[in-house]
Amino acid sequence: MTNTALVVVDVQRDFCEGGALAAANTMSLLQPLKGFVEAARRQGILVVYTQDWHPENHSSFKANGGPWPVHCVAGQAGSELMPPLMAESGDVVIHKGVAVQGAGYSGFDETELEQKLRENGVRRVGVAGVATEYCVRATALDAQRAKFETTVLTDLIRAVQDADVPKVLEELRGSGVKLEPAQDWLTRSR
Ligand code: VGL
Ligand code: ZN
Repeated sequence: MTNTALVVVDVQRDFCEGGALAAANTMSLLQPLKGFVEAARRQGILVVYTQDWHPENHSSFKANGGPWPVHCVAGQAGSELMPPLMAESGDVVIHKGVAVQGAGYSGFDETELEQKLRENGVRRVGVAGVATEYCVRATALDAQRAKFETTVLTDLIRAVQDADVPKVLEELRGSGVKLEPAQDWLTRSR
């Protein structure tokens, strides 16, 4: 195992085309991301999937005063990983946003993600997935804060609002997160 993890954030049915809270252009993400996950696995990189995993009465839902339509209810179809992505044995799966309160945007927020990464000797983290301005952003900022060498894989992320992406990427860069195309990061991970 290398000292590197690929964290695939929230690539779930509800965040993909046709889902309750779809990011833009996810159809162009899925096959390249699948191929990249396989290449990373072959290179001994730890693959982590986060899944937004809310109770039915979650505080982020509009009916409860939050900003979002109902999405990613734990165990329902919308919370499934979007095919063709799937977790294999040896991958780590992290459920987040499981409490009623708290948006749970970050994969590190009240989860075992940091512990799992440390257990596996991880020092470098690449972040892909959705949505750029919410859960990818929050997960990358927390990874950097936790002192992982953190890179957002710029061609393997998708946003809800593309107009917001430049300022989010600037913020990430300003906090020390690297921005790099996925293949370049993978090549540097050998
Ligand atoms: C997300 C909004 C609400 C995300 C999760 O995965 O980016 N966005 N819950
Ligand atoms: Zn959510």
